[in-house]
Amino acid sequence: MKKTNWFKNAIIYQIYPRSFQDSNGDGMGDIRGIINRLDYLKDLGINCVWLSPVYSSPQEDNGYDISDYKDIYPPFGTLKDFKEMVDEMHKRGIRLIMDLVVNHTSSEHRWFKEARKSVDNPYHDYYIWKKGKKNGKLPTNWMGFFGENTWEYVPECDEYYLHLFAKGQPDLNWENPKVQEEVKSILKFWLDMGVDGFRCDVINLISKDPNIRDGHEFLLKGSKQFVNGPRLHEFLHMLNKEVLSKYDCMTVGETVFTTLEDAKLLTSPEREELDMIFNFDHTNTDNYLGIKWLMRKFKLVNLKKAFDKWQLGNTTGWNSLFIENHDQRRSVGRFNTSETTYRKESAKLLATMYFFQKGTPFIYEGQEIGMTNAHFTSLSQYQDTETHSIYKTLKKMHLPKSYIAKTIPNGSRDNARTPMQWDNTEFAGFSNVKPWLEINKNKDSINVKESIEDKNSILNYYKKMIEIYKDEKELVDASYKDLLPKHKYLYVYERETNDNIYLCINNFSTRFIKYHIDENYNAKKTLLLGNYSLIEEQKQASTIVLQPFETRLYKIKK
Ligand code: TEU
Repeated sequence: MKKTNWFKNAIIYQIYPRSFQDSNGDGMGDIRGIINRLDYLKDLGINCVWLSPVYSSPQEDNGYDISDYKDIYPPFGTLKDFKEMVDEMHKRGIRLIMDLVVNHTSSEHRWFKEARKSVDNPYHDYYIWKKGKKNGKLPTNWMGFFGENTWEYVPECDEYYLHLFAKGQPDLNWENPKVQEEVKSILKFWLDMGVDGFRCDVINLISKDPNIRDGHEFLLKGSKQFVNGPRLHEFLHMLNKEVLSKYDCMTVGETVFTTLEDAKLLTSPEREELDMIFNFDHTNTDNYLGIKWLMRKFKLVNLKKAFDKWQLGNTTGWNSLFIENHDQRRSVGRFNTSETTYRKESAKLLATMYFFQKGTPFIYEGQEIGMTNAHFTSLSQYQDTETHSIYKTLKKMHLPKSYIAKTIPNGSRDNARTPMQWDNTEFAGFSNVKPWLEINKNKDSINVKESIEDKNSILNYYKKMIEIYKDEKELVDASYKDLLPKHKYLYVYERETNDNIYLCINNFSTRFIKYHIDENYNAKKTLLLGNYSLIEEQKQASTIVLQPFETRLYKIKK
């Protein structure tokens, strides 16, 4: 089947299955629940879903620890349910990409259960093992992504196995051709089930430097040996040539700590590796060194620098665009926006500012109704393994209690994982029993039902925005130019085609700010979208006064 570039016209909605819709009364989302909400997604206007893992898993990392790649976690449903979901999505013109987690498995996977039995077990080399140091120390000083060490001892083998994440997530040994074969079989299984592609979890970690040794990096020790390793491109090209290229499918790689240069290698079409990647430069503008627990004061110029770098620099690849996902705190109230007084204006501003950049936009569940951070007040409310493990690490580092009390609620991934707020009933229409994670206290005022009824809601703004995005097809290939890279409060960019200029003006402040639109644009400009109701005179003015968190998208005939 010939591969097409459908992903360039995709609008992708990420579903975190555990938190989307419970249909069987166990307090956890499931596949039937997703099927029941497909008309909502269709009405929103999206045309593709990225589904976070639904595979069999002990759920230590909510499914990013897989124990059977070819079956469904029973509380989520069955393979039959899954197939029905795919068919129902396709009937609605919605494609489906799955989360492919093949840097590591769960320690409950049968491969690992075999591998840990002995060094001679045929599955032993599916994973990465090393002897401890002579002085009884761990094989290396590496630090994992959850802030802990990366080696776990197995007495039966008298060796340690590598885990860059939780110890229940042993890293696969991609040097082993059998592992490569297993991954190809997994890809085929789901593609033959009708799946349209994959979001590839931490895919730039799969190749490690074979000479594993102590690292000397300032924080993520060892990362120079496990990020963008020596055979990464070879492995990805192999998967593309031998499997992916035989289907009209899309791949987007989650590539932590990647550079623009790496991204161009990973996503240049002629290299036949990935179609897109997620980079995190923009979500790292309120932390140090990409470590979200090291909070940094946000400055708009840094956000614009990050966006400009990828909009202008990714000349051979294709950008993904996002402001939220299941690992990030909610965007409303972030990036100097308001979660309170100007919540609606902020959510609409954030939506417009990223959606009309060049690339494929992703929307994370709940973002379209302006869901906010959880604001839990006690550690016991958090369920995320990363949150608890980082808490322990910060305590061990003897950081001030006041700092820990701030950075945990700020950085916890549970902020994005509170159940979807469908209505104002006791369990927000998500379930009819107490859910696995507390529902946000503001579900009475922030939920889909009230959003549908409120013509001025964030949800109705998203629907209108998506309609405009689809109507203005030429935007896909339009150029990008930041008009005010140095401005402290305004983010203004232009997208240009042969016939039109799209001018996107965003006020990231509570200030009233005057902005002069080029007089030459005057006669031919149309206000396509905005988050304040304006009289005709205001729409046509060339000198405008932007209100707090005001966003405007103009179309100007050249
Ligand atoms: O996340 C990769 C990763 O590094 C995350 O730890 C992320 O950088 C961090 O949480 C940001 O706060 C992927 C998945 O998205 C994540 O949910 C998994 O926990 C992780 O890989 C392991 O599979």
